[in-house]
Amino acid sequence: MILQGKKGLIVGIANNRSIAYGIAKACKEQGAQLAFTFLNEALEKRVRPIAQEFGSSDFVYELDVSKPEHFSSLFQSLQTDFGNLDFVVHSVAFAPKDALTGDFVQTSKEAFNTAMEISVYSLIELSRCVLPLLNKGASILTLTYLGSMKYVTNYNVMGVAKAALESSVRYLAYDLGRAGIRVNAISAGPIKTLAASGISDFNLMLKWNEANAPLRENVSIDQVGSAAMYLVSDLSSGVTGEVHYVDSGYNIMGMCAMEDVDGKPTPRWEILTKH
Ligand code: 0WD
Repeated sequence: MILQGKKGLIVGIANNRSIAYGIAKACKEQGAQLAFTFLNEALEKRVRPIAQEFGSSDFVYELDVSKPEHFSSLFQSLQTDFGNLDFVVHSVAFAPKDALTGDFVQTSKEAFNTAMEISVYSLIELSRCVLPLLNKGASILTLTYLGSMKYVTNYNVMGVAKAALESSVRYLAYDLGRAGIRVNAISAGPIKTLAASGISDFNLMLKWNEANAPLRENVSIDQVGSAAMYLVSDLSSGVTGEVHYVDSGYNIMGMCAMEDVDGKPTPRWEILTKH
């Protein structure tokens, strides 16, 4: 098993539809021992049974990334109960719902700062917090989205936050590379999760991606999970600072996908939405 004897921390499970759940499952299947965090009491009820399912009932900790004291208690608890880490998964993002619709130019300073704090600074603070616990060759992984590189309707301030997150991955990769630690991101295609439900017209995004991706389907949390498993394992020991797309190839498209209908090139989107 690829992760036999490896220990990892999973941050950002809200429920069993979360991308972080798919990652935890793939890592567990390859023999990893896992620790989990939950955001608040409401989510603790969902995360504890998941930790139990993965044989990690004793390694469940509170972490609201907006609270510095949670980072220090997480560090203490990990050091005492769990020991050193071989990988960390950061799967956290948040922006106020009203910033994820309408015109980007209307983004408030408050929404901007919240999105940056929860979705970007948290990766830097988490990396610094666990640094003394990371084994040589350890891997840190975060989750991003194409809205960082291209305009995506309604993604707005989260697109700007993801651009900063991807840049942070590169700066962290350089710093931590000195200690043999790697930092990468997976840019996942749209997946229906709790966080995704905060984005207006998310179903439209799902349909558009399915219609236009080379593989003609949306990705699952299992597909993101297995790519993540590779990136946190020694199989990717030469890879750092990368943004790896797991999106059925959607990001390569320079024009909408076409198909032949009665000898006439027709956008796949039109075909799918008509029938
Ligand atoms: O289409 C998608 N779902 C995509 C998601 C496509 C590409 C990337 N992503 C990214 C997201 O932006 C995020 O970074 O993947 C990551 C995980 O998102 P998810 O799996 O789609 O969403 P979800 O299952 O909701 O998990 C995100 C969790 C939160 O859930 P809620 O829905 O309660 O916000 O991030 C956690 C929380 O568990 N989270 C926090 N954790 C600690 N402190 C905080 C916080 N302050 N805020 C949110």
